[in-house]
Amino acid sequence: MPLPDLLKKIENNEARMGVIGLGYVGLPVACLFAEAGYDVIGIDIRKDRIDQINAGVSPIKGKEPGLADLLSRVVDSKKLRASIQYNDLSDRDVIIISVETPVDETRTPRYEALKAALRSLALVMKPGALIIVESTVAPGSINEIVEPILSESGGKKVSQDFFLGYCPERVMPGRLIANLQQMSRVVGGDTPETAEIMVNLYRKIVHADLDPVDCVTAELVKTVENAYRDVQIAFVNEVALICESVGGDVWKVRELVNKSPGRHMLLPGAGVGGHCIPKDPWLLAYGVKDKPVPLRVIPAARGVNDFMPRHMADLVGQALQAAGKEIAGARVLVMGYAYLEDSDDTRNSPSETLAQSLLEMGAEVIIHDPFVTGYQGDIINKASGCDAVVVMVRHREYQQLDLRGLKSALKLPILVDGRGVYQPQKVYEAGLDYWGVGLSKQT
Ligand code: SAJ
Repeated sequence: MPLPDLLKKIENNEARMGVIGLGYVGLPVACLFAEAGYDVIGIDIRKDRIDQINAGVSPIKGKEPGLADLLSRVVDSKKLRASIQYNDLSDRDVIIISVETPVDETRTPRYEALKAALRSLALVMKPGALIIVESTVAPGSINEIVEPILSESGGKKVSQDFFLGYCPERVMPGRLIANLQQMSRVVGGDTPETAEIMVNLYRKIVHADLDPVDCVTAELVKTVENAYRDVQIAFVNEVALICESVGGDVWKVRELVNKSPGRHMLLPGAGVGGHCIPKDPWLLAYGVKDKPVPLRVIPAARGVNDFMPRHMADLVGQALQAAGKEIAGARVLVMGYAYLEDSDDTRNSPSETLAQSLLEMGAEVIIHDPFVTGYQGDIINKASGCDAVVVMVRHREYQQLDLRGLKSALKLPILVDGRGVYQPQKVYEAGLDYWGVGLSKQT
């Protein structure tokens, strides 16, 4: 179908849509386009997820305001239906792909899910279909991986027999619907005309800037924005390590540095977790793997942030040693296993690295997290008989913790603070010895 005809169908909400990958990105997108009036078919490989969705039940864990009601409404109105059959996409005018694109331990993107989806789609997609990738990919992937698979296995030519775009998402767990509606997006098209058509499409669900660009620019924006945050965090973590060794207080230093115009130091801490910040810098780096570009800052920042959970284990060791206790055989309570405060999401959690380090040092590790199944329970009970606690996440519950109660439960009164949750003075007043990231023991 020529682009002008597709534009008309989009404007009249008559374009038939498909979404491949009904996870925390694809499902909300499918629901929002269905709510906007489009007929949407969602494709997933997990039968249990398909059955849940067709029963109007959200398979997404955690609190996602608005998603469950929206899903049941659009399934009831038959605007959205889920299927396992790629053939159901054969009459679709627009197909969005939002499958996982993880990075493996060698920091190489794993595109298996994306390539499988593309190969299946290429065999069924109708002439003139608009294919939009939303998954985060390394710069160059749309042109070097996505387009060839759709062209070769489908015997079609891009910008002629089908149209191709890249529109990365800026969702966050806990705010999936809100972010999709309120966050601006770059909209990458294989041609400027395609990008404009995509802007008209996303305008139906996005009430923020939609910036039409080429696909490479869109790939760069997404990976750079997260690599940028990772470098910012690494910088303040390195300053924390400096403060610890020279008798400084990183929180005071940060507060005063940020008084200087144009300075915005982020928060030092026990490490960087989550589904995007630890991964996207490596996707950006992968985009230049065969190019003569000597990457120093981006890999180094990853190294600093990956070191922080191990540094927390060292701080625990130092604290125990100062109390005359070896870490081998010590019982340590890790407070917080999610990667982010007031979340149940444990993907790439720094606490996982910390627990591993403590075990390697011979400690016995107890874990508490009010949001993570299996680690919930009364924290004072969990602390009883422990030789130290280490705070890894700023959960609200921890900010209101009864420090005196904690002290009475512990065998040794040691608290190691990885997120600057507590005022050291308050901790001392409760009878606990305070150790904190970015604080020298002399302070
Ligand atoms: N962290 C720090 N210091 C900071 C900020 C974060 O150590 O100053 C740590 C957190 O504890 C966490 C990790 O980094 O372990 C990631 O935290 P995050 O606040 O970046 O939260 P994410 O991972 O959910 O990042 C998302 C990203 N959004 C998308 O990819 C759409 C990121 O681009 C946003 O900047 C971020 O949310 C945000 O601003 O909240």
